[in-house]
Amino acid sequence: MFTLRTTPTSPFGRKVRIGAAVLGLQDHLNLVPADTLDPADTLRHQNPLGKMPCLLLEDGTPLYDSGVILEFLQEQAGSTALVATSGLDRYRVLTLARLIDGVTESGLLMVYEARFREPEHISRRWLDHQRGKVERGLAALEATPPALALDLAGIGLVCALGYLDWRKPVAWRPTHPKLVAWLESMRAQFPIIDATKVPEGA
Ligand SMILES: N[C@@H](CCC(=O)N[C@@H](CS)C(=O)NCC(=O)O)C(=O)O
Repeated sequence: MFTLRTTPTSPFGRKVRIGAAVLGLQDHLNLVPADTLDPADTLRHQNPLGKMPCLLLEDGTPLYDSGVILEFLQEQAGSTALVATSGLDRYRVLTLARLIDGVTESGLLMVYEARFREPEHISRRWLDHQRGKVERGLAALEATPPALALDLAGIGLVCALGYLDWRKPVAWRPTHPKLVAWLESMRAQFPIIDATKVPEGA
């Protein structure tokens, strides 16, 4: 049994929850909430960056970040469902997954700008800089949406779009019809997507 430090709202934690389900390992994860703002939370000892998700092995060994955890779980499952273990295809999927995670990270930084700064100190320039990354990333994904599969890239995109829908740092839906259709097809095909969405009222 592994311990996963995360919350039901974390997009990166959601990646791990979906990946574990794809690999048939969901019953091997004990979810323990983390509070990234609480200096007393043990998370900061487990991951000095104080970020979630963080996976704790039975001997207490911490693994992070979400991409590392997913590759570890894939190896535990003896699977290659998320990403190939070698070859150019592996690096294509890893690069796509990093692009997608970058979209989530920039969206997160836009939300944090408002959360961590007093309103008069919010930097429009910084917000625009991060928005540019989100918009360029989404434009590339709209031009060529990933396969309809819950591999590393597909899982990441489900969680990226879910985060943008929830926190709304950018309004992506009106300008990305192919991604809207992609997400709808994915939801219809994989019930785990709706099963892991941010709870109502969170
Ligand atoms: N690259 C990391 C990103 C993790 C991340 O940014 N998590 C957010 C929550 S979704 C967090 O812990 N934020 C708190 C902080 O940055 O202090 C991963 O893939 O796990």
